[in-house]
Amino acid sequence: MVTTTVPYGSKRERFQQTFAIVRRELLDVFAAQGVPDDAQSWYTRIIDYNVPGGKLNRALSVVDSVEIIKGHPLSDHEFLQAAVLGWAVEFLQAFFLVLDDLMDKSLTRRGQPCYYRVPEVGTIAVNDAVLIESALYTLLKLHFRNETYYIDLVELFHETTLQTGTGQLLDLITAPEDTVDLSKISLEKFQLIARYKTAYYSFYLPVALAMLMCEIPETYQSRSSGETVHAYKVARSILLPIGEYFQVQDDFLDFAGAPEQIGKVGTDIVDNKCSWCINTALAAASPEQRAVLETSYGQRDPAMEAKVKAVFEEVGLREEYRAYEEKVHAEIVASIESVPDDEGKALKRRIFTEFLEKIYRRQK
Ligand code: DMA
Ligand code: MG
Ligand code: MG
Ligand code: MG
Repeated sequence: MVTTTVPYGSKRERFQQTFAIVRRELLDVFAAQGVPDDAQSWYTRIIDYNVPGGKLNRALSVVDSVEIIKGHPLSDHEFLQAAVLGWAVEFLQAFFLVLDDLMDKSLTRRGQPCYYRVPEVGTIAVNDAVLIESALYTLLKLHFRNETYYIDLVELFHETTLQTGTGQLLDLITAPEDTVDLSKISLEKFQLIARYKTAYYSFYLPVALAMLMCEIPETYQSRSSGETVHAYKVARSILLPIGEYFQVQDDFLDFAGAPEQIGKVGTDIVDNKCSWCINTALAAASPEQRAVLETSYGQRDPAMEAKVKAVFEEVGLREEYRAYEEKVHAEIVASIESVPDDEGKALKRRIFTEFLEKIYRRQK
């Protein structure tokens, strides 16, 4: 059992300070296997390069959700438990991102070269990703082994890994390198990919972890509405659409975001991805514009990429995006109003509004 006390400060700072705790634990477990210094240094770099540098929205949503459900400021022990679950989500994310960047042939991530592009790393990144994934289960064991819901946490991470891996599979086989066929992509396909590759791990997972930690049961009777609430199903029904909206933002920023702002160089056009942008542009394109997209999309050539971007501008993609964002935000806000809001170990609407507001109109 961990007895280290959690430092004070703003919630984000307080959360970030817990990184030193989980990092120390993982390095100790790794070293205890009896491996030499060079392997220990390599392992340290895997973690430091890939885990702490993100926006931390997912992790902070675990902490925020636990606090909202409990309805009081967290004790040091509660805060650390919630923070460990937050870091576990960040480790899962780092595991997927290391592999995603290799497969997407990306250049930068979080304002630094993608991990596989660090000279000594290369394809060793694949095994390093395995180590990042295993670390999250070490953390769960160290902090939750004695909790009744321990196995539920473990199973939730396993299920989420299956869903995310499935999403990555769909994303990759819908974007073959050598055959560009724009008739094969659709917004339905985009939605399927987005929910699996992004929404489950980025939105459902953080909230469901908080719900498990707060021991919200699978079903309960709502005091406010009288109905039987299938809590995790209700949470999914709100969070998967938020995740889809988040992936639309990710796709739009891949096209329109400045690399200095988003920390990465967009690759969706040259990667032939079934993105929100290409689907929306095709729906608005004239036959001439469509012909340009047919010949120039999915080509590893900056001139072709520029032609695609020009068509995106001509069809008014920026305006379409602005309209989409307002419409979907209003729809999600309305759907949150139908969530039964009860005292005690039950869902609260504020879990969802706080998460939504973290990403609404985001620029990075
Ligand atoms: C990312 O999709 C999905 C996972 C599971 C990492 P993406 O390739 O669009 O992400 P990014 O734009 O960050 O590379
Ligand atoms: Mg990618
Ligand atoms: Mg990808
Ligand atoms: Mg992307």
